[in-house]
Amino acid sequence: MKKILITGALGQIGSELTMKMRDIYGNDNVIASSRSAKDGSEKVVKAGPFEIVDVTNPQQIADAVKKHKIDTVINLAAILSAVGESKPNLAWDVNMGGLVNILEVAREFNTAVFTPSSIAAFGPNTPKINTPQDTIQRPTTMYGVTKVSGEILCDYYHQKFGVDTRGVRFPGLISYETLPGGGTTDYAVEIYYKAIEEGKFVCPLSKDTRMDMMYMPDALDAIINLAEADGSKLEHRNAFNVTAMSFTPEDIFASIKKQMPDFEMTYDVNDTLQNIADSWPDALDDSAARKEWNWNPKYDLDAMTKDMLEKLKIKLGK
Ligand code: NAD
Ligand code: AKB
Repeated sequence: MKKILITGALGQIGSELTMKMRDIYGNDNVIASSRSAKDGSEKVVKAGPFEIVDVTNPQQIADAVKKHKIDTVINLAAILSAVGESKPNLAWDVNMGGLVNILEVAREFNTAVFTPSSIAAFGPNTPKINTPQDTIQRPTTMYGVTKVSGEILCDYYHQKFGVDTRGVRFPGLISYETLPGGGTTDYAVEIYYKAIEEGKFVCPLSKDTRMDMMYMPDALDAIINLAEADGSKLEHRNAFNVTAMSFTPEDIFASIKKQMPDFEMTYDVNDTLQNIADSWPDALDDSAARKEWNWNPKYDLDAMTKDMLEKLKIKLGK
């Protein structure tokens, strides 16, 4: 990777990935983009090259790729699960329409494409525990439909047109820099803010709802390490299961309570979120990623809690 375009760069992942990639590849070699400069992280817009790219507009993608002689597109523009259930047409247009546009530009200009998939690509009849790399995928959300379709479409562009497509199935990501964009796993970020700001949290999922999760530093490593991996060693190019931990609301509450003994949590279950969470796996088998490109996350739940609380206290001035 020498010249990188990041779409959806002002969101939860992009705001951190852009800064990390600029450190590694050079400030001018990582071009951040979004539909509007007001989509999120101001820091990213001010710190280096930025382009307006709406992924539903193929010309804007092609113009940015041509102008900056891009060799790799990291496609983070998306509508996440909870917002996608309230706006399914928008989720289809951005997640699938945007991806088709990016793949077509990649085919024309010979760029690599990295697009994250999600645990949402699985559904209620997928094995829940130790969810295999290759298994039943019948998601019941529009977000999940776009994610499984995107995995298959990226495989197709690789097989048919030789486009270097890659991706991982991320679990819920936890971070302190930029708030998540409207997903089902967002509670696992909000809980830390509320612990520090109010000492209590009302959880929208039931106490035994188990899902895979990951701390952002591991997620950034996953993207960079897979994008840099030797392509000839990859069998599952576009849909690697990756996970770092699997926990319930009770587990994350207990982890925070170890550091903040007065922290309290109650429940007010949101049925839409609960139905989505119940349709997703409990714990993925990520052995293919470990074998094919040495995936090896560093943070478990308690290590993440310690770091999140330290960093958020500084951010929130507490
Ligand atoms: P996010 O919602 O925080 O950021 C997405 C960004 O895309 C937003 O800034 C939004 O303004 C922008 N965007 C929306 N429509 C656009 C359009 N038409 N053109 C250009 N930009 C547009 O999402 P994220 O958490 O950073 O997720 C990035 C990718 O990772 C997505 O594909 C998502 O499905 C995947 N993923 C994220 C998680 C997670 O927990 N954050 C988990 C699994 C997979
Ligand atoms: C969401 O909850 O929608 C995302 C995801 C797991 O894809 N965080």
